[in-house]
Amino acid sequence: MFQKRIFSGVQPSGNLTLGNYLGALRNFAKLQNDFECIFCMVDLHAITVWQDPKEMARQTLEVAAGMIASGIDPTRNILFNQSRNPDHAQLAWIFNCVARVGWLNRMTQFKEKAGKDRENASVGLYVYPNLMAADILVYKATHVPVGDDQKQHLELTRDIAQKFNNDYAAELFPITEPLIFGAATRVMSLRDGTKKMSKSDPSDQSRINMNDGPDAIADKIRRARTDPHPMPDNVAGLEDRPEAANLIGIYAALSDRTREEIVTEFAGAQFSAFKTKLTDLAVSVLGPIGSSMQRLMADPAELDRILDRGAVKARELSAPVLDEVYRTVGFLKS
Ligand code: AQP
Repeated sequence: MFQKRIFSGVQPSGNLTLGNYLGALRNFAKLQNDFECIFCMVDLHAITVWQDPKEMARQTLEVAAGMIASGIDPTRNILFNQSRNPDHAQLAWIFNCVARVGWLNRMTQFKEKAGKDRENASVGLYVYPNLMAADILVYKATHVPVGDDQKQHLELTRDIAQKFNNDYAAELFPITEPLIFGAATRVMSLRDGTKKMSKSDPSDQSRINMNDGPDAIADKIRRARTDPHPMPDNVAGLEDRPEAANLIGIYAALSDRTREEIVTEFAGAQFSAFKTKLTDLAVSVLGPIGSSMQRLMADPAELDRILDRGAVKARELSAPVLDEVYRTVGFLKS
């Protein structure tokens, strides 16, 4: 009854990382052949933590450039920045009134991001999952590609859809399904193998940016934390060696091979030799993407036009849904 449709968002909260590429963008590019796709730079989400206003526009365009450089075709898909379509925020308010405080209290990402200074976190960070539900449901998206970290938020989206449909006795929203890609790739920080590689990590050495040049990539991999042991000869030998496991995982993902194959190839090798090979591989994959991002970023006005056109198309889909929601809730509408 609902048309197959994908929504996915990326926060313009800093430099896109290798984690964003391997965990999200390269998979998004594969989806465009089978689904109607909506890709969004979720700037409303980004400001749930402080963002420098002078950087926001550039960061938003850079995420757009990263998506296009990763193979997402803006003429076949909808690509836009969230704040350009006010329907997201309007539906989010209604969802603030549908979701229960107890549901949000269980969200682990809020706890992680708010940390010990919970009282000082923005209210936006707390209700972030309601906005995410609105992003998805304002298009009646049936599928969302999710990494491990977003599974709980998608569950909440499903709960909100279900409760809305029940409360208003309407089959208005689909119960959105997660789309999981093969072996989940979770890229960890180069400085600490137990922490996710993140755009907002204060240390640039902790991540490989999608637009890092060969020298920066080589330098970061050379200085990536390791342990004193040589490479193991089987995957079980990676247990309790998070940094080694991370570098091998990155090598496997970049070369589209399994971790078992990589471990077998480098069994007994020193990290220095492995790191040289990893650098060559990372440069060969990211080099063309970085150059393409640079070319796209040289014409910000054109990128801005792409996002503007995307927002118009997005609103054509969301406006009738919001209208239906308003009528269902009983709001007077002209
Ligand atoms: N390290 C990672 N490994 C695998 N996938 C990752 N993603 C992010 N980091 C990794 C995936 O990228 C998509 C977009 O993420 P996002 O920008 O919306 O937010 P995020 O997950 O919070 O990413 P960051 O880089 O950590 O941003 P900040 O630092 O601003 O919080 C998602 O599909 C995510 O799973």
